[in-house]
Amino acid sequence: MSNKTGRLLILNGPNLNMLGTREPGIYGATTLQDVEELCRRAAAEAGLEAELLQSNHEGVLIDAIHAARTTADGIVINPAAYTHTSVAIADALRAAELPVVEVHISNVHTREEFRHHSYVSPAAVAVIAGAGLNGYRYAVDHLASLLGED
Ligand code: DHK
Repeated sequence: MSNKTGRLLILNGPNLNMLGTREPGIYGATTLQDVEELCRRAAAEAGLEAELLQSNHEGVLIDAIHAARTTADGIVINPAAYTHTSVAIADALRAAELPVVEVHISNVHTREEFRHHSYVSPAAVAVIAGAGLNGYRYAVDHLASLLGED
């Protein structure tokens, strides 16, 4: 039996713990804590709970995605650099059989060529890039509407 309770797993990948100090011209001055507060608030406003995880390790992100299969109703993920390299994260997201929204703070399509390709996008129901931190809010709202919670 499922133990889902209207929960979103919100994942941030490598180097996003450095938000606020890392390349502020691209990623802004806000911190990961600001992102997490925004996500919690957006989820609460939509009647959902948010579980948040940032990791610099691919396997940790994959384990969390596997666990979400039975504990969450949707996933928001900023895979950061793993977007462009990780078949394993894309496979895990497919295996989770949950709606996934991929978020990028920056518009990856205006940046280096290697950032234009995402292994994750084919496993996502929606992709948001270039909206800054608001992208996380849009992702939560989109999952809430898919889940019929708003
Ligand atoms: C974050 C990163 O760390 C980069 O590796 C991606 C993404 C873009 C972002 O815009 O949030 O290429």
